[in-house]
Amino acid sequence: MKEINVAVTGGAGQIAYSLLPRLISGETFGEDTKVNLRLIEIPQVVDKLEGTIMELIDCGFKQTGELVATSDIREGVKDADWVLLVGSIPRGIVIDGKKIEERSDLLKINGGIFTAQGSAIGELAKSDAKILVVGNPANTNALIGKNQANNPSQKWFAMTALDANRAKAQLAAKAGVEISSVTNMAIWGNHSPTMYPDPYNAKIDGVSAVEVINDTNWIENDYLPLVQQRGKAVIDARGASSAASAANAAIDTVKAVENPTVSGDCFSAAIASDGSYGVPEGLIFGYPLRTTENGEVEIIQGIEINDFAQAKIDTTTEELLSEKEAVKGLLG
Ligand code: NAX
Repeated sequence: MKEINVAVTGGAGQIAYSLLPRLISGETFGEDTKVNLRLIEIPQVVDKLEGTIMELIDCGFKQTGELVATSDIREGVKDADWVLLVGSIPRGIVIDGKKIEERSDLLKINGGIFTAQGSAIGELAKSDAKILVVGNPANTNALIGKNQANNPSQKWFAMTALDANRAKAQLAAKAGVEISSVTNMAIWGNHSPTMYPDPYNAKIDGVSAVEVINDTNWIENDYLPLVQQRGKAVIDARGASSAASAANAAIDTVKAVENPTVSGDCFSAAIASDGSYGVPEGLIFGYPLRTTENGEVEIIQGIEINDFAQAKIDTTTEELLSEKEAVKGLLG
């Protein structure tokens, strides 16, 4: 069997609880790959991971490799092929008597976590390691981590696949088709309510979703907020943020990066901009992506951007630039 080393931060959190079994079940990295898992948590929580490890053992997957719990990020990411940065500090937590509500405070606190994690990854993970940031604010955390890692052969992604899956589900429901009929879903920009889940270039059975649905008012005034606010709607209904669907999206992203993209389709994740579509270079920006037969991940070029789309892309770019400004002291 082949072997792969996968590190996951936030290992005792709710997303991880859905994510971890699927990483070692053969589903994500293949039936013939043994997965060594390093679960990373803050020192106050790390003991709980022993229980998680017992459960993972009790799943009995033949792809289960070595299972390690640690609060030492350097031990966790050493020789990692994949690092899933799920752990972060949620909004509303009280630190030093202050309730953290402002996005700018959240950016700085989580940014602080991602500086140490980024430099450990840059130094110790494999030179071709792939890193997926799930913990929010995901794009800017990835920006900080990538800068600190300063290791250009490693590939950093921030997760927008959950937004893509949500967008596909809404379009499919409106058009009365199976979700598998919806392809070419690009999430442009930030994983935040400013994201742009592109309905013009998304396809339903090969035809533009906007054309099939034929209801511009619904597309522009109902569909966009439905997707952009879906995370909040789940929190309101469940009393906790999306976990199973977030874990599923993380698995989808790993598989999309590891396997060639179906010809003509795309997958969604945020990566460092190379200036494509006028986005400032270096920003971690959601793009339509494709994995080639050689395993390279490319930004798909030549997608038509109409005035409506351009305005949305400008808004989400502005937000990412202001987040970058808020954490400029952490960019190394
Ligand atoms: P939980 O609060 O259940 O778990 C987070 C875990 O991270 C906790 O166990 C905590 O101890 C750990 N942690 C905190 N700092 C750490 C550090 N420095 N090193 C290692 N572990 C650390 O949150 P959960 O529901 O699992 O969500 C995790 C993150 O995903 C949150 O930031 C959340 O906002 C984000 N999400 C991102 C999504 C996306 O699409 N990109 C969607 C779902 C989710 O909202």
